[in-house]
Amino acid sequence: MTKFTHEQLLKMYQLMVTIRRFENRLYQLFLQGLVPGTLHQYQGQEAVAVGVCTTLRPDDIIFSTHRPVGHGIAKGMTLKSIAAEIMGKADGCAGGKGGQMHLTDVSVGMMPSNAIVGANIPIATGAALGFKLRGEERVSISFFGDGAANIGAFHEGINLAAVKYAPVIFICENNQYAASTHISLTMKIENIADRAKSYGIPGMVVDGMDVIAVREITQQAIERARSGNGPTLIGAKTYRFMGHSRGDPGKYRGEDELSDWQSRDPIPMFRTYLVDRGVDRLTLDSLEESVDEAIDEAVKYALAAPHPDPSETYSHVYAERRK
Ligand SMILES: Cc1ncc(C[n+]2csc(CCOP(=O)(O)OP(=O)(O)O)c2C)c(N)n1
Ligand SMILES: [Mg+2]
Repeated sequence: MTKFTHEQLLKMYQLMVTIRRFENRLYQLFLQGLVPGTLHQYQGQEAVAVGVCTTLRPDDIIFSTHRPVGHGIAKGMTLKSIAAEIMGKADGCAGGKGGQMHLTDVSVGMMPSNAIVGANIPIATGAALGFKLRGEERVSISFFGDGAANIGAFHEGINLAAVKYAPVIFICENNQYAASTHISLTMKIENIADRAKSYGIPGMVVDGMDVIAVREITQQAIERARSGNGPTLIGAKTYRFMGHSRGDPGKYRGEDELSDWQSRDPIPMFRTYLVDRGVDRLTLDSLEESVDEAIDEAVKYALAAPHPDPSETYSHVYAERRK
């Protein structure tokens, strides 16, 4: 076995399967007209969210993007609060008023997701600086895409974090595309992590389809951050199996491209890894069944939940005046 316990490995598998199957169910619900707005889905990238978040402590915090379902599940949000939010129901994590791109549950360290590309990079840095100033050994994670690495906030946030030794880890999920634009059209470098050199911090490249590799590299970055040595930029190479958002059939990708990446699907790869190391197939099968049951229950709950009351329209728009 590896240095991870049986329980830790099963937990990682359970989270990855939950993300995949929950996203697949959301897709069906969308097609049934039950999801207002759109969906930005995470299928294919599960090893990144799970590898990173299972390395964190409960009081560490993460900042996500327009594609937050995987991050929220991996950090411990309930499926009920996510499903209800995405269906615009009052029982959702943001009262049904945020929708798919604004998942949040501060009680588990899932800070409000930010759909403005790159915007969470300086925010996660600020939160990390707060930890440092208060003498807390907590870390902050910024998840963002390859497209975000070309936004000004990337430079500003990482540079500030570097000079202040902020305990933040920048996880760039390089899924090769920013909407329909391939990374080769927007970057002249092979590895986004190479940019770390210009900020004087470590940059590490990892196979984002390999959950164990992601977890091991995150562990190194966390140790560095917690011991006061500052940030790390991790570039995880991965792929999204679905279109950018629900209206996107993904026709801009080459014919074999999707199937090549699917042949390295992180979930079957991890299942094989576990079975090769002696985990019983029946254990994994029954774990998958319990995931399906949990998803059924969450969806049932969200479907039955009420819509927000119209009187709520203007609540939470402005901060309440302090008494
Ligand atoms: C500042 C800003 N510009 C443009 C958009 C529109 N937009 C939303 S997602 C996206 C692509 C982002 O690509 P990437 O950062 O690689 O993340 P991915 O969608 O691949 O997860 C764009 C251009 C936005 N939300 N914010
Ligand atoms: Mg991308």
